[in-house]
Amino acid sequence: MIYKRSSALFAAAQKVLPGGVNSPVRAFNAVGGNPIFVERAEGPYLYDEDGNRFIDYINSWGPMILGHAYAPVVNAVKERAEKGTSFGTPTALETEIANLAVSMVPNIDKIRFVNSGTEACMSAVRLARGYTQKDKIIKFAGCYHGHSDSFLIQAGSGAVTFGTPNSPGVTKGTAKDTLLATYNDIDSVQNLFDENEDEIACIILEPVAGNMGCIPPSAGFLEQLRELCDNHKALLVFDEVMTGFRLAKGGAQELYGVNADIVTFGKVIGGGLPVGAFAARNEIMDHLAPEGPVYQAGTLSGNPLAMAAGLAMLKELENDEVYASLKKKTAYLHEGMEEKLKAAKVTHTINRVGSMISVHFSETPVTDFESAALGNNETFKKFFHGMLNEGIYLAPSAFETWFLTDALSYDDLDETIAACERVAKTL
Ligand code: KE4
Repeated sequence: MIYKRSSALFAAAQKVLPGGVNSPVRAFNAVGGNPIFVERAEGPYLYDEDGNRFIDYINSWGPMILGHAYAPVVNAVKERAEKGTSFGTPTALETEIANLAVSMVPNIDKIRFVNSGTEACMSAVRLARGYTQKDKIIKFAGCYHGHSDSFLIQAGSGAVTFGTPNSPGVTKGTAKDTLLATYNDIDSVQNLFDENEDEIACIILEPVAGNMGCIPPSAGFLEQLRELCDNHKALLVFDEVMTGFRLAKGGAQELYGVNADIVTFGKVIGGGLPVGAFAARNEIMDHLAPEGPVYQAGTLSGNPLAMAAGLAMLKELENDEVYASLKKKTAYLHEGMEEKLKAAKVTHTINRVGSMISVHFSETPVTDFESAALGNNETFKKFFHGMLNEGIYLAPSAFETWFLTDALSYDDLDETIAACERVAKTL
């Protein structure tokens, strides 16, 4: 593969954009080398500025579940743009997509649209604090809920249960209200409730983790969190920015049959345009301004262009046959890669839920952040670049999940498995 133009573009970008990117993970720091610059994309393929074609397993980190340049979405955006792109007034479109989303997702009566997953999760936590009149939140090491201060917290030293900032600019004052638990370890959550009795507003988690690779909830884990929240009058917040409208029409709530109190969305709900959202039952959402006292606002929230893209996308997903197709394709890829890596005697483990999958070069099962960190990152980097050179575009970090699109054909999957066979021999 020739990356001449991408390299030149990256050098130019670095002069005017911090790190040459508008979001850090795109800079390939976790895998080394320079990022490819995409010129266009169609279906399951990315085409970079050097004319290379890649089979895409990131799909814009989740949104492109039906493929790039998906005609119903593109046409909806084109039509809408000709009517003007933003008014800062209510539009009928927002009510239409809100009604559709509420009809697809269990246990929500109202939804508020925002512009990113970060905004959705930040607002959901403020709402939980406002509703419960409590300050502390529990999150899990390795789960990512966007870059709001309350979430950029790493496990504190053993002595303390509250977190410490994991980014300059986050204050100790903020960090003291974020408590860190271990994913799939219900005792670690119980302990925090015991130590912070009556101070915890909510637990926020990815019901299927996708930011430490793909990590499913262990059997009963979500149900136990539900019970803890009920017993301690805390809210359960499912961050479904990745899983919403991807794992099922009703997301992880539908897939696992566990009801959250607040659900956040991003990625798929916007059809590739900037949309986030958070939703809950009336008695919680009615606390939100202008109805209630919890303030939240945004100039471009419910933007007509983004709503048109999101509405077109959700309409396509209402007929939920796509989820069975995605699940089959992801299982096929899983089995194919498993066979090739085993044949090459490459130590690895593969995690998969629905159309989310990740490969870990680790001999131990990956069930939380600590076990995910045991993976051999050097092997991952070689695997990533080997596959990239084979025209397969994977997430440029061992701590990310891959997202399949239903635009993938079984020929694309076979091409990917064949590439995996060749690369496995080099590891
Ligand atoms: P955004 O603000 O990036 O739209 O959403 C934040 C967010 C919230 N919750 C979950 C579960 C998420 O995965 C994300 C964002 N995901 C990352 C991928 N790990 C986006 C990629 C990036 O940061 O560029």
